[in-house]
Amino acid sequence: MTTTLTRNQTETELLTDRVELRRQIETVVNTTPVIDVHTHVFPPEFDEMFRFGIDELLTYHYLIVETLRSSDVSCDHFWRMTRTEQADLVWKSLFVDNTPLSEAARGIVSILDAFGLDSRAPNLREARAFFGDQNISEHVDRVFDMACLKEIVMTNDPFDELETQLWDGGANPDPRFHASLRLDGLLNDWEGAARRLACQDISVDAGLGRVTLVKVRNFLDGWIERMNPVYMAVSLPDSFRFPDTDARDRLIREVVLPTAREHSLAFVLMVGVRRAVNPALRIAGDGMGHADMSALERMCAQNPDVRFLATYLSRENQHELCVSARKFSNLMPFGCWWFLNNPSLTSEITMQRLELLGPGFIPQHSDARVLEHLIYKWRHWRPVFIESLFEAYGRLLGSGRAVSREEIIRDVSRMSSGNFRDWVGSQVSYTE
Ligand code: RAT
Ligand code: ZN
Repeated sequence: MTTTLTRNQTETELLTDRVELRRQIETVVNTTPVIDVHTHVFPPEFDEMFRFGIDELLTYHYLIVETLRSSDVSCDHFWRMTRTEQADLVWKSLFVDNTPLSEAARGIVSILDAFGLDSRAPNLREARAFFGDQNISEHVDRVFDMACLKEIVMTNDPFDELETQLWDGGANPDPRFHASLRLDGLLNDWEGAARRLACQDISVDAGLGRVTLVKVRNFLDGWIERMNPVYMAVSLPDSFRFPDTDARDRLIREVVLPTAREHSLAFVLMVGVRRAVNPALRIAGDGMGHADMSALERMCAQNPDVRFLATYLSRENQHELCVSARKFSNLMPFGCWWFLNNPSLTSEITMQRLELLGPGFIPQHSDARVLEHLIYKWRHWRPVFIESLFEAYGRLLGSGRAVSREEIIRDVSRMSSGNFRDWVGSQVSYTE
């Protein structure tokens, strides 16, 4: 049953029937293109940084840890294997000898299913042949289509040698791929950064004197010029404090925040990662911890003219992040990061955010590392988003206000791309 309402001389149908309400939410969410605000996916022009196909998918660090828990192979042995051998081991351990119940393993099943490949295959022959046969640029288009994505943001490290060569050579990525200037190398390891700057003929003093701060600032300006990033970003430990007495604090205060201000660039904080909890696992060895939210609150309060995007890794920080965002309109919460990107948690976090912030947040990012990850990360996310919205609109209906399809489209577009576009301004060219 629907009722009608005349508003601005157009007839708007109100969704008073719950079955129809759910159907409309499903259609809108499943067809609204998203801007994926944080990935580690690169376009084919980025040579070996462009990762796709079954071997890359199976050697995802999320799956490596699960494999090492399910097989007798030691870490050392695993890292001595070739990528093909590693992928074969992951396949046998997680998909042949066991049922792929974890979120990351189910992700592979969703990807294979999307391409009509058999997730019960005894080996990877068929999958390897399939990915090996793809025309790369058509394949990229197809994946964007399957994930219902328009644009994505890469993670670009100015200290990465390969990446530096690409940008120096005039890299001109596919316009669907936006750059972001990742500052972990600068902010989390100042001694290492100083050495790497010296290799680029930028001599700096460890004590961060005035001349050094100017040089670091010039370094960032140069990268902003080259990459045209949509934001600057850093991942931070659970022990992050602001203010603090270390090099990171001085660099944030005296270089990064002025740069954000002058270039009108948002600053992204990803907080709560404890790097190398188990170093033997290499890239798969990071853990997490609960962080002190007052650090971010102080940063937002002291810099009202800078826009911040923030995501926290600990479940225990999620409610606090919502409350902080209510207090600071220059703070935009985004995504359910890494260990949180599981339906039980994404659903809890999204509901919490809707209840505390309405549509004023960016519900999800993929953190994809391999092109086809985009398919599963977004396909697994959409049912959660649909459920959360159905719950929220359903409660609104129960309170006496039905929504229209147009209003659902407005809200979903805002959360899928509009909030991000507002935050990063004209940097994103995306149009509906
Ligand atoms: O989710 C991940 O893949 C992590 O390894 C990290 O990349 C994290 O998202 C980060 O950007 O530091
Ligand atoms: Zn990431």
